[in-house]
Amino acid sequence: PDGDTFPIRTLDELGSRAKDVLAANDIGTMVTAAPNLYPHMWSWDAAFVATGLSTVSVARALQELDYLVAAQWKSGMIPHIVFSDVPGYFPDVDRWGTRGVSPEGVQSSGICQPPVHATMLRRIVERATAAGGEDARLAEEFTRRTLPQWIDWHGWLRSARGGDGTGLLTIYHGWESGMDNSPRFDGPYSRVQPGEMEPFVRTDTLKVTDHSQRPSDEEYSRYLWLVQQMAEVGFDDARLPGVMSFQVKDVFMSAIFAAASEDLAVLAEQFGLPEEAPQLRQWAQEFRDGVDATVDAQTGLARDRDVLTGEWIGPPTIAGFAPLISTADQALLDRQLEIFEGPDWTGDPRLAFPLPASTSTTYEGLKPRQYWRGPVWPVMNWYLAHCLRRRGDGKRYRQLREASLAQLMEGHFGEYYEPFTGEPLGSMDQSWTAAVALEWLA
Ligand code: 2M8
Repeated sequence: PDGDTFPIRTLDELGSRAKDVLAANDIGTMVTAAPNLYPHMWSWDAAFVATGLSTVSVARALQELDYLVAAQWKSGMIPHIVFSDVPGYFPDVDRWGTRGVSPEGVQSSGICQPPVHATMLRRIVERATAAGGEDARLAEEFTRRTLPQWIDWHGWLRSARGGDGTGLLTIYHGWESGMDNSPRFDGPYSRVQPGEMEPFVRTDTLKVTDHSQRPSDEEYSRYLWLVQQMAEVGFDDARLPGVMSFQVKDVFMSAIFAAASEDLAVLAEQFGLPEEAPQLRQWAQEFRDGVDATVDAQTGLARDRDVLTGEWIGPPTIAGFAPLISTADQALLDRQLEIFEGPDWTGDPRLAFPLPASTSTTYEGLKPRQYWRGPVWPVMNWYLAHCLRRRGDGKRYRQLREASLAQLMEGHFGEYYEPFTGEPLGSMDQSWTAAVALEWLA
């Protein structure tokens, strides 16, 4: 906004500017993911936004999760986008072709995103419980009321996407991973051959005018082709394995599912559904094991797998650190932390701040300005730090906090940052970036 000064001078000012960003992106029904580029609610953004908002207002935070969970499909899936009425984003609900498939009155996409919700809800509940009074009452009421829905969500993920005994969830679109154009997906996407399609006009490149910061047109045509493949079978879970030309076992999403299933078990025990906890813990165990089993003995990183070819996926991306989220194996954890702090990751002396980039900074395919191919994502920094803190690693949490706050002081709340220069890229005033700033300051 006009009148703001850059860089920001004090942490207090950072906090008040972060609150301003969330307030400005709040259109009443939802906090949009970003003011211009993303004028709707995204599933995993909403969970991070809610935890950030809970530092300001528990009531407003819960409203966000309420709006998201109200869009849940009958199957149990929580859609990756809940559309507002603000125009200008492509693909919109019409292009998705979900009308009549999604619940009545809900305008949504037809795919999912990583299930960080139960983990963020647990965080909000802990914060509200510590505050006591009205906050505690609201959090308890909300959790008791919505627990069955979050459990259905996990049940859907386990059955529709992870019921094959691998302890890994399948995604049918790179968008489901949340890391759209990560080199993780280059192999699988290279085998997606778009057929006859309605023409389309991208809107993202009208907003991020430096196109080198966004996916290419070729990538977008594959993204849209996959949407069409799903729409042609009416987004029927049972038919997707037979028709989709992109099917990947997503190790990062699987680790998130393991951790969140554990968190959901804790909430179920605390808020009236203790009989659900053993099942949730069993899923946590199954997926924790599934993630551990993907680790490449050579590199020490976890790997995705292309379901259609059976191939492991090689590029060194931040998803390789999935075990930091979920593992119970101390030797694996130690090895991962050594790599995380080594010269290919946060120990690269060329970095502006010692934070994990979306791909290794020594990877030959690194694109330091392009989206999920190299930039540092503030939301990932906080999420991984939160997972480490949950393990009792306060020291590493504080180190990542210091580096992240230093990064954010430039003041634009960028969607992502150039790793070596610290330049903010993509959308400015991105909601989840502001939300994690508030978490770091809480
Ligand atoms: C990005 O993805 C959307 C598609 O879902 C897009 O580029 O249009 C990703 O960074 C994703 O992880 C994120 O949830 C979304 C909104 O911030 O933007």
